[in-house]
Amino acid sequence: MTNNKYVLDWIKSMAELVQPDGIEWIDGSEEQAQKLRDIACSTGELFKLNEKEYPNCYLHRTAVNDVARVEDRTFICTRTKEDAGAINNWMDPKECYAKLTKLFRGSYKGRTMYVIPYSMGVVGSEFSKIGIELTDSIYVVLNMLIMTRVGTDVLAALGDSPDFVKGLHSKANCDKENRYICHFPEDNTIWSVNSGYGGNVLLGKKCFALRIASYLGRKEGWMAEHMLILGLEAPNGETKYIAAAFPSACGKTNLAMLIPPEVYKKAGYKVWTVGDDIAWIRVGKDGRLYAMNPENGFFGVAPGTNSHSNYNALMTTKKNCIFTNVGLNLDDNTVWWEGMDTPAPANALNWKGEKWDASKYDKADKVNTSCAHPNSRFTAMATNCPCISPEFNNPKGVPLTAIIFGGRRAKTAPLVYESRSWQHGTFVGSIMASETTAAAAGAVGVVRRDPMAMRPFVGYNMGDYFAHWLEMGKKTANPPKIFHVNWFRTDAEGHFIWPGFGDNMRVLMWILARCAGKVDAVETPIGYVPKPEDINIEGLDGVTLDTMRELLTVDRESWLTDVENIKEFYQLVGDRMPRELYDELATLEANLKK
Ligand code: OXD
Ligand code: MN
Repeated sequence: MTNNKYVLDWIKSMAELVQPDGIEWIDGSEEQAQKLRDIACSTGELFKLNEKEYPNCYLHRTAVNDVARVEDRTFICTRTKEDAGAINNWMDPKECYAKLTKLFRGSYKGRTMYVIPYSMGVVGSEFSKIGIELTDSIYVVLNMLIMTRVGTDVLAALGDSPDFVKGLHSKANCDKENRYICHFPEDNTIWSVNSGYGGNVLLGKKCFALRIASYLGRKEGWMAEHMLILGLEAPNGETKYIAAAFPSACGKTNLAMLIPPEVYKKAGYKVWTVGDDIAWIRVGKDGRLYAMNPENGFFGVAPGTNSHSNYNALMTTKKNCIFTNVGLNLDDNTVWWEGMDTPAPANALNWKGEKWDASKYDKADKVNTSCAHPNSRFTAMATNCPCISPEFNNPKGVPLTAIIFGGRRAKTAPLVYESRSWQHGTFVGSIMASETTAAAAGAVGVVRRDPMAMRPFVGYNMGDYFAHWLEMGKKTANPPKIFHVNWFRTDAEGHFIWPGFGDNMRVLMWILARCAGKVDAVETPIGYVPKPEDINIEGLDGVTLDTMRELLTVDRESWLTDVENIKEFYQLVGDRMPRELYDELATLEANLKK
């Protein structure tokens, strides 16, 4: 398929290492994909679902010990430890190559090596980057065919260039003790072994489009961020674009595919999805930031997806979809997960493939008692999505009006606030955090700092990453405004105060009004907060002006506690923490003590 000598030499040396029975190049054709689906069905790697209800859809089950990303086994292997920084796990590249070489040696024996040439982003766009993944898993091939742009045109675009990310994957024996997800940013290389779970093995996604790309972005003057991109179209046809970063499990896919509440729908507003997970961002000639989604599909969390929480995502899963670790309704060969609109099936297999007993379901032990694994997934084509943006394939990306950071905070963060400048906005991103509810009864939320939702995904030193953010602001004449939102404030009884889901659009409307200079705000120690009456609550049951006041208060005591936690985190990041962000932290503390 190519004469590129860098590609051919690399594949030859990798094949000598892993020793496959044969090599098959993936050309992106439907015929080849169907042949692979048929093989996977014959070996039990895939199970074909009801063709009428779920045309061309399949179910896959991973090994029981292999159901999520493994942050403790994910390494950034730069030559010096400082370049990876204290937030990342680091291994010396020589040591890591040696260790993994032993694990890879002969690991493809009896298997085929699939060669997947793929593009992150529209083939040929100046935003886009090319990777080649070698894998021994048909499941990986079929997922990559959905999540990225694969095939011969990618190799044509690469030509004879050495500029591609070299990804080597083997599910090997799925041995948990020898599972490694290793990144060598200085070599444009990713090695992943002993896993078959998407986030660890679809190397275009977190490994390339975030970890390697963030490193390349710093070197080349652009950004790779863990952000959704959405377009909000006003009745006059004008669309404004927003990118938003949230830690995992904060409803990113739901926000990306939001359905406007009735008041806005009636008036003619629409929301378009450009991406639900990753944004590559560059400065345009007009001095604005442009964002592009490098992916071609969605790898979404299935449980909780229903017609209320995310109608568009649900529709996206109805054809040409691969489900991983969901439940199987044996009566009609359809899928089921907790939180679906339909009642629990009486005759079903759980995510492990065992007979499932709905009466044993225990919220405190979902992994062992639920039908679908809590992290079960759907892999679906972006073009299946009813609200996919007409700009999805625009090689130039879309201009950003606002950037939003978000977290899950019970008390500290108000529903929304606006930063005072790019530098302050970078600070706001750097102090992002989420509270996890500890499993033990009565335990309080544990704060995990997750700057820009990138804690597990920055491919270099976090201090340098913050400095790069500040640098990008200096290079951008007309930067987007930066906001922070929190959909998860709770009342004294622990109930969420804000309805969330589609109603989050009410907050987006305030954000866009601020960007257009059309609405005032109140200055507080943390930034600008809306006047309670400026968020439209028309048609919202049980939400009053008093509710809005409660959602928008800035509680100095909990912020001062947070400041101490931020100081600890900054110290952990270490020497490369930019002085400007320490200045912002000092300003915040002084404002709170005024
Ligand atoms: C994801 C994640 O799977 O952020 O997108 O964990
Ligand atoms: Mn993600």
